[in-house]
Amino acid sequence: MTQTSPGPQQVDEASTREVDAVVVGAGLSGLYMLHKLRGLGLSVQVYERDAGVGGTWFANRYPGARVDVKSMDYAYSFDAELEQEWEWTEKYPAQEELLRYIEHVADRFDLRPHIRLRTRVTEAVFDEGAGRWRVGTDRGDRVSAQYLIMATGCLSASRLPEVPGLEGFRGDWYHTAQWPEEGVDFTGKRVAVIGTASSGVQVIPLIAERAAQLTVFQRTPNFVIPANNHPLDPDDQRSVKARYAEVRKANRESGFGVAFPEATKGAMEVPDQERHDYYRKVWYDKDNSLVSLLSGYNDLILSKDSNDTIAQFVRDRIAEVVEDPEVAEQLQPWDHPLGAKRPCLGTNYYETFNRPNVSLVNVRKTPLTEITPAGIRTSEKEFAFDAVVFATGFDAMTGPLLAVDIRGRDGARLTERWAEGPRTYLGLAVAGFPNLFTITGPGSPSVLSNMMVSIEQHVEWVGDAIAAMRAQGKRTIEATADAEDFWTRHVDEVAQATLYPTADSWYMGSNVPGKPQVFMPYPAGVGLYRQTCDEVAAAGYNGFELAE
Ligand code: NA7
Repeated sequence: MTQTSPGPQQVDEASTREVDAVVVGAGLSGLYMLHKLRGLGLSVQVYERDAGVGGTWFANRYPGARVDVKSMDYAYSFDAELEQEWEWTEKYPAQEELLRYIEHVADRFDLRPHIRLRTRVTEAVFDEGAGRWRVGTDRGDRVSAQYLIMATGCLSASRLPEVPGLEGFRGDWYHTAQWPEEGVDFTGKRVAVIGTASSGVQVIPLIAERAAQLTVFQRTPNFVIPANNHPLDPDDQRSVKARYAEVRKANRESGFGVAFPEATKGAMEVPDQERHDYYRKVWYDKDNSLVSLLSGYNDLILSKDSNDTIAQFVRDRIAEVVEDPEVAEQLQPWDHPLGAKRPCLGTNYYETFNRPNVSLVNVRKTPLTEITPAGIRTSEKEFAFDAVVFATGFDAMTGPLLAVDIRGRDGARLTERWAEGPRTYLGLAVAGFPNLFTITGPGSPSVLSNMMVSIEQHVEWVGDAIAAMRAQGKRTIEATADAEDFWTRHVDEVAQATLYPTADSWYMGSNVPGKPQVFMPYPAGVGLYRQTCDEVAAAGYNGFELAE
C-alpha cells in the first residue's frame, strides 16, 4: 500500500502549522519515533523524501539486497505481539520482505496519517524567542515544532564517483541506493558495476546471471564472508520466539547488538590449528554471522597480529574458490584489517568471477578517467556498456544530517559547527541546537551494531527525555559545550585504541573527497553505551541543560 501526498498546489505556503515534533525520515527509526511520541500524546509530523515508508529498505531495492543481521535479531522488540506474530522466512531476508515488514508496522500502528511522503525537509531553524524549530520542505510546508528529530539514517545520502561525463552516457545508469521501483532487466546486456563493497557484492552475482557480459570495476577488495543464507526452520523460529525477551536482553547488553558468548582469549593465545579450525567452522556453519566471525577471539579488532590470522584465512579461501590465480590475487584484500571496514556477506560472490561472462578491472592500477557516451574509460582503455551500475556508497552518517540546512542558536549552521568533523553529546544531541535529537547519530554505536538495537535504544531514550521534560514543565533540553567536548574526545580515544581508524572507510569519512577524517561511530559496544545513556538520564540528564 502506498500513500499519496497532497500535491504542492494544496499547500498553503503562508500558514505555519504547529506540531509538538517533526521527525525527518520514515525508515525504521522514524516510524518507531513516531509511534513512541504518539504514545506520549504528542502531535507529530513525519516527512519522508521517498515515495513510501521504509528508508534504507525502500531505496536499496537492487537485486540481491539483503540485511546482514539475522532476521530474528533485526526486528523491532518494542511490541511483544508484533514480535510474535511476524513470521520471517529466511536467515537474512531480502529487501522485499523487510519492506513488507516495515509496511506492516506502519499499518498495524496506524502511522501513515502522520507521514508526508515525497517531501524533503530542506531547512530547520531554531527560533530562540519561541524556543521552537521552524521547519521547511521542498514542497512548501512550513511547520513549527518544539522538537526536531532527525531519523534520516546513516546511509541515505548516496554518492556517485567524481568521474566526468555521466550526463553524456547513452546507456542506462543506476545507483544501488536509488533503484527503480519497477526493477531492471539486464538480460543480454553489457553491464558495468562500479564498487565492490556490501552493495556491489550482493548485486554482482545476480547481474552476472542475466547479463551478456559483466565487468566489475574494483578499487579496493573487501573481505566477503559466506552468508550461508537459508530458509528459517519454523521450529527454530518458534524456539527463539519462546525466549525472545531473554534474547533481546542479551542483544541489548552485547557489543554489536547481537549476543554472542564472550571470548576469553586472544587469537594468538591458542594453537594455530585450533584457531584455524574455529575459522573454518564459522565459515561453513549455516548459522554463522559477522558477529560469530569477529567475536571468536577477544582481540581481533584490537591487535593487528591477531587480525592477520583471520584476514589470511579469508585470503586463502578466495584463492581456493577463484580459478584464475591472477583474478584471485586482485580480489584478496591486503590494505585493511578484517572488520575495520564493514565486512560483506556474499552468496556466490567469489564463484561469480569464475563465470566466462564476468571480468574484473582493477581501478587502483588503471583508474577510471571518464564516462564516455559509449561506456567507461580507464587510464588504459575504453569499455562499451549498455548499462552502468554505481554501487559507490554514501556520504555516511553526517551526509544525511548536513543535507538539511539546520541552524541553531545565533543562526549557527550545523555544517559550520561540524566543519572539522561531527561533534555530539552521546551521538544524540548537539550543543547550541536545543531540542534537536539525532537518532543513531555520529558518536553513537549506530553502524557498528545491529541497527535495530541502536535505533530502539535511541528512540526510547529520546521518548523518555521528552516525557521527563513534560513532567517537569521544561521547554528545552540542550547538550552543554563541555559535555559535547568530553564525548567527542572520548569517542576518538576509544576509537584510537582499536584497529578501526587504520582503514580508509566510510566510518572515517575517507570515501568522500575533502570530508574530515574522523572516526564517527562509537566503538565501545551497545551494552556499555546504553549504560552510559541510562546513567545520564538517571542523574537528571547530566551534561544537558533543561530550561523552562
Ligand atoms: P560502500 O561500503 O561505501 O562501498 C562503495 C564501493 O564503491 C567501494 O567498493 C568503493 O571503493 C567503491 N567506489 C566509490 N567511489 C569509487 C570511485 N570513484 N571509483 C571506484 N570505486 C569507487 O557502499 P555500499 O553501498 O557497498 O555499502 C554501504 C553499507 O551498506 C555497508 O557497509 C553495509 O553496512 C550496508 P573504495 O573501497 O572506496 O576504494
